[in-house]
Parts: sequence; C-alpha cells; structure tokens
Amino acid sequence: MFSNAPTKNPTVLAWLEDKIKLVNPDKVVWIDGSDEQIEALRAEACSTGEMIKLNQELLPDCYLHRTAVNDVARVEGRTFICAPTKEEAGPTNNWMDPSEAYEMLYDIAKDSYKGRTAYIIPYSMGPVGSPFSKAGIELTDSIYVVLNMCIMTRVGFNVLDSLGDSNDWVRGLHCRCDIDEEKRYICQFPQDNTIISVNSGYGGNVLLGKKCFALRIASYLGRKEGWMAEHMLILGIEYPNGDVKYITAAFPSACGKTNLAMLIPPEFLKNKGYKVWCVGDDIAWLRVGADGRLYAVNPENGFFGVAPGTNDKSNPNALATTMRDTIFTNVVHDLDNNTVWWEGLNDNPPVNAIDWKGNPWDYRKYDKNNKAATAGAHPNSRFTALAKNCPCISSEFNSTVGVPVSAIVFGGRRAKTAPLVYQSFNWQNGAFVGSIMASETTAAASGAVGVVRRDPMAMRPFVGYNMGDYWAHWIEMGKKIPNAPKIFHVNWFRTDDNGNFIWPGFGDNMRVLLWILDRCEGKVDAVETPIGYVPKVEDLQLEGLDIDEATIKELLRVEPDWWKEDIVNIKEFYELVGDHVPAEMYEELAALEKRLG
Ligand code: OXD
Ligand code: MN
Repeated sequence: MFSNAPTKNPTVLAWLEDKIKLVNPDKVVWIDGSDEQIEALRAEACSTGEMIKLNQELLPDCYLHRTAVNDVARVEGRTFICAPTKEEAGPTNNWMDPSEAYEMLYDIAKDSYKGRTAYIIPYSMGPVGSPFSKAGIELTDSIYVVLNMCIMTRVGFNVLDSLGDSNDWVRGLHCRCDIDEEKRYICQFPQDNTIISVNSGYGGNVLLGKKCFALRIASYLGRKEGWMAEHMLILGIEYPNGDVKYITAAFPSACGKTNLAMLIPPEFLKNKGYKVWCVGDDIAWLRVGADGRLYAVNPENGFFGVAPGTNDKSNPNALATTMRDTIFTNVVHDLDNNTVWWEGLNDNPPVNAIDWKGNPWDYRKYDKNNKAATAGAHPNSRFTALAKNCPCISSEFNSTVGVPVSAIVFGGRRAKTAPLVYQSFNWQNGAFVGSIMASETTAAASGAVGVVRRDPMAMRPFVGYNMGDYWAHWIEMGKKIPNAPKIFHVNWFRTDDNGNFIWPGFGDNMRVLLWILDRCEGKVDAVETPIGYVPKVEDLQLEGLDIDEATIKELLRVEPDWWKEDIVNIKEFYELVGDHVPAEMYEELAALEKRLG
C-alpha cells in the first residue's frame, strides 16, 4: 500500500495499513507540512466551502471556518479513558472497556472515508529531537484538521526520521463521519498509545495532539516514565539586568490563562526595563534536569485561543498574533471588508455580517444575557495562531532542553475564600493546594453565583488515569526534584460585598508574580497564616495602583470560617476520588484543619 512512504518504521506502516483498510478512503496523502502543500490544501478547502479566504491585505494567510452547529466545544460527557479497568481510569473519568470500545469505534469508523481523502499527519509534540518530545501520527479525513495541526504542532517528515524504527509514538485516528452527536466519542487508550475520535470536527476533540495526547496520554506516560504533563502556561519574566525567571501556572478555563501568558507589564515596571516572555499558554511538559531543577517545555507550536473578549486592552499580544497565518473558527464574518469580528473585540460590530452558524446577523439583536442564542460569534469561537507570530514569544520557545521553573502557580476564580496570593509550606503541601483547586461559577454562566467546582491542578478533564494516583505522582515527583520550584496559589477574582472585583487583574498581576519570584529567591519575608504565607503589604510593588492599604489587606485576608466551610466541600470531593487519595493528602487536610482551629 505504501511503496512511496516517507518511513520504513514497521509499526507505523502496519498501523496505517490496518486503519486505512478500515476507513477505506479513495485517496491517501502524506502531509509533509511544506508551504506548497499547505497552500494547495487551503485552496481545496476554499473550493468546497470548508474554509473562507479572508482579506489577504488585512489578514494575510488567514481563513475562516464554521463547524457544525452541534459541534462547538470539547465534549467531556463523551470523552472516555479506555484503561483495562474502571479503577485505573478512576471516578473522575468516563470509562469504557478497551475491547468493547475498539469494537464499537471500528464499527463507526468502517468505510467512513469512502469518497474522501485520508491525510496522514506525522507530528511532534515539542521541538523535534528534544528529549522532552514525543511523536504522533494522526490519520484524518478533514483538511481543517490538517491545517490546524500544521499550526498547533510541528508537522513534517523529519518527525519520522527522528522516530526511526521506534514504537514510541501515539496513534491517532480521527473520522468525521456524520458529525452525529449521539455517536460522538473521544477515546483515549493510554496503555496502547492510541486515540480514536469520531463524529466531531471541533478543535479540542479532533486536534489529537492537544488535550488527547499532550495531556491525557502524556499524563499517563509521565507517571510511567517519571515526568509530568500539566495544563499550565509557561512565562518568563525578564528583569532590568537581563535575568529571566520562569513560572508555570495552572488555571481552570475562563480564568485568563492566555492573558497571563502574554501579560503586558504595568507602565512603571516597563519603564524600569521589565519584560514578559510567553513560552506557552496551555500545556507544559516538565522534567527534572541534570542540575536538579524542574524544566518546562511547551509541547505545542501555536495557540488555540478563545476569541470573544480578546481585544487590544485585554490581550494585545494575542490579537497581534492572529493578524496572519490564522484559522478563525465560528466567529462573525464581516462581509464589507472580508474580515472577522467577535463580541468584545471592539464596539463596532459589522453591519453586513454572517454569524457563526452561517446566517445573516443583526448585531442589534445581541443580548448579553443570552449570548449562546444571540451572539454573532459562538462564545467558544477560536483562533488557531502560530506561536512564532506572537510579539512576546520567548527566545526559548524552541529550546530542546526547556526553561528552568522557579515557581508553580495554581489559581481559580474565588469570590471570597482564597486570598490574592499565598505560598504553600513545601512541595507536599503545594501538591495538596493543587488537589483542592476550585473555581466558582459566575452568574452569567449558571445563574447561581459561587457554586464551587473542584478542578485539581486544572486537570479534572485531562488526567488520563486515576485522579488519586495522579496526586500520588505529584508527591513522588517532589522527592525527585532536589531544587524543586516553590508552589503558590493566586486568586485574581476576589470581590467586595457588591460583587465587584477588587483586584485590577491583567497586567497588574505582574506585581503578584514579582512577589512570588522574590519569595523563590528568599528576598522577602512573609506572614504565616493557616493556609500558607501571604505577602507583607510593603513587599508588594504597588506603584501607580489606585488601591488603598485597607483593600490590599482585604485581598490578602485569610478568613478561617470561609476555609472551614470550604473543607466540607473538599472532603466530599476527596470521598468522590476515593481510595486512591494518597495518605499524604489526608495528612495535609488534617493539618490544615488543625491550623484553622
Ligand atoms: C481548554 C482549551 O478547554 O485549552 O482548556 O481549549
Ligand atoms: Mn486548556
């Protein structure tokens, strides 16, 4: 079948032969990632209406795509970890028996490429040739997937050269089928290095390098091989003397991860010579270096960012990144100048426009309280943009050894309980802080303010095995990192009694990051509280901020009664996670309760 295959790897050829026989395409195309091939695929997608070529003067090499209306987001309810036993997947994952899953999925996939082309995408998560990196092959029948993968991952035959005859690669089969919600399945088989995704065409479900591989499969591999795959941004802070210190940070969705990763320092810090460099906005792979420090690589090659709310104030760097080589998904098409628009971009919605569903759109009908029904752009509409086009991309982005991590930061959206920032007592206590991470729903999202959803390490939908074992892996890793990063928790979302945010957020978050780094360097003292160390007000750089000392004290306040209430919810969650919760976590919980009195 493959007389002209760009590899002789027997495991690759055997898998492809088998799967291609199953899906039965008319034609097979190997993706080499070259500019010529990408250009030809764009033209083909435009000729069938799969993509729309945008104004090439204003948005060079940018395209628009609309998904099916029933296919606009990741589907956690239809995402399965197909480990040999339900216990291995754990109570926070959906589980399916692997042999039953294969049988069902192969039945759905059978002949589903008939009349279509099979695209074989060899890709690397992480820079090719780095000891951090891992290879994958995705077989897909979607040009949209091919073009997105060419942005989000490193695609090319050099991946196959670097793989050689090794069997250490992740198999990914994607079949669009009929985009039938009832038969949509996103299945991970961690023990088999395999992902099968059927009946979706939406990013997070079908760009198999991202959540499926770089988090679910990789978290499993990390545990087996002694490293970590985390839902974390990576950023570098450059000091006026040129030193750069790196921070990784995990936040649940809708907490501003991409914004923090591309932060613009407040004016007075910029004037002093501080800079922020983005290494990644979503995923970090972490390994212990020869010097005993923890090193981070961003396995991705681009950003799959949420468009609504992105503007030249909230995130000018992200906006600039999308000005070329970008695929926009489910945003508004402005017909007058053939560009794109989304809610929150600016106050000038296009008059002559098509909404994300492909219908004429009247911006006057937009109702903020009913966004999903009246918005021009879907609330989860996206841009897929190349990291190298980001104005603040780090010079270490392609580093094969990664960047040394000084601090790990966890965070969530908490109206009250969590202070602006606190430092954990040590690694084990920091892992505990990650395990109890939570975010509160907003009124807009659910109608009920303050409903806590526990999202440990922001990994609840992404751990490829039992959550309790994942926590145990965190604790074990701490023992293997002689110079471990310090672990912190932040909360940008504390509110006053009227529900108004009291911390300005965005660029001003840098003030908190600088305190965190000062703590890592042992440069400042702190106040010990029952949950950890909080800053002394005088150690925060507050120049140019219109906030009085009483408000800062309120932001840093640790209220034992709120925490005692939270512990009730934490215990329920620990019970849900069940027998696999490591004893160390219960020790930490008991110690916290004792300190709270
Ligand atoms: C997410 C994403 O859902 O990054 O976390 O898309
Ligand atoms: Mn994410």
